[in-house]
Amino acid sequence: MSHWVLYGMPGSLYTAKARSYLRKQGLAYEERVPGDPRFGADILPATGRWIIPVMQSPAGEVIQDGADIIDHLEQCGAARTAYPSDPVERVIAHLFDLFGAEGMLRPAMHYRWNFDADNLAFLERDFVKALDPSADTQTRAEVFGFSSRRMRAAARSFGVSPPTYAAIEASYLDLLARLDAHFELYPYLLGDEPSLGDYGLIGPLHAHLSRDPHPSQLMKTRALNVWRWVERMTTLDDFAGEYAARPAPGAPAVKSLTLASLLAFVGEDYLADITAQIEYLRTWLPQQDEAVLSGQPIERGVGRAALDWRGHQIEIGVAPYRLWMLQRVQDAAAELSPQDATRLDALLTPAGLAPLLTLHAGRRVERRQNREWWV
Ligand SMILES: N[C@@H](CCC(=O)N[C@@H](CS)C(=O)NCC(=O)O)C(=O)O
Repeated sequence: MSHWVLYGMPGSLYTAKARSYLRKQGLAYEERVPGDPRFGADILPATGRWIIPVMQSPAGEVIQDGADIIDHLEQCGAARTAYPSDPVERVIAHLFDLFGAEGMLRPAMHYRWNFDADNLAFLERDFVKALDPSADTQTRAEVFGFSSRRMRAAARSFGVSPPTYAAIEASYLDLLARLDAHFELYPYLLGDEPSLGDYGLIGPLHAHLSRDPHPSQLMKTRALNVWRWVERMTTLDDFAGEYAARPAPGAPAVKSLTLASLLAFVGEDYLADITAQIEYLRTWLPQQDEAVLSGQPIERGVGRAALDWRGHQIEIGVAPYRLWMLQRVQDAAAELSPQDATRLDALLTPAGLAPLLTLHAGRRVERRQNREWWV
């Protein structure tokens, strides 16, 4: 094979992240759906489980996970690196990668699965075309029924339930307004280059919140700049003529008030969530059998943590993957010189996000063989 192959679905959050990065590199790649027989024949035996996205390299290597796909391509020599050269910006990029890919599941799932009148016919066709493109009418209903039941259950496990609907909507509209204000000034999160932060955010903001009919309408009517950023993030070129045609903003993106407002949003919306997960792990880990912990890959979910999210008592699934994503933020912060650490602190402290750097589960997670492992 002479080119890269991405296995994923048009409506999949983590595929959107990998696809956006691949497109920005201008790489020759082909996208295949999981309903393609080659997914079963070549990919499932290598990953050992049904999960997307998966990338196959021209040499035949199989790489699962949005973040690992990006890092693999970075190591091959990215045309356009996702890692900002400024070390403080690198930490901020990792932070928005964590928040985008793991912290926006509530609005993504709510706006997908709780607006059936607008969304369901679209979702059924979109899902079945990717999962089983040659399905007949009977099989279509079964395929979508199976998949949508799983996804609705997943939504509940992120804390999406009738009592939280209104708070999820209010918080998403707030985020949309803040993103809109930021992208009024800057084509990407950190200025002129797409970074890991943009790739984290594009997962939910493309796959669910810009594509599914109900939230698509919301985004287009309320946040044109966010919609334009989504368009930009899904093309090779910058598609950013409007920015070049007007005066440059006064501050670099990382120092802007609009980025400060986004960081403050992450503090309000996500700090309690990730803190509850890490605290759960810190209590849970010492209670486990060491042979089990160290002898096999980690399950995706290992329990449920309770927290107060915007005044609601919710329970959420605890995923060690999120600890791994958090470690990436913390590791990037640990590399900073004292002077850069002060610059980072000036960004995180006003947003209430400084505690993120000292959240530890007492044990680290590593990615090996396309899975998470305790080390
Ligand atoms: N951390 C993984 C998460 C991948 C993931 O959760 N993918 C979803 C689709 S967007 C999936 O395959 N879910 C399988 C299932 O729930 O059955 C990544 O970044 O690739």
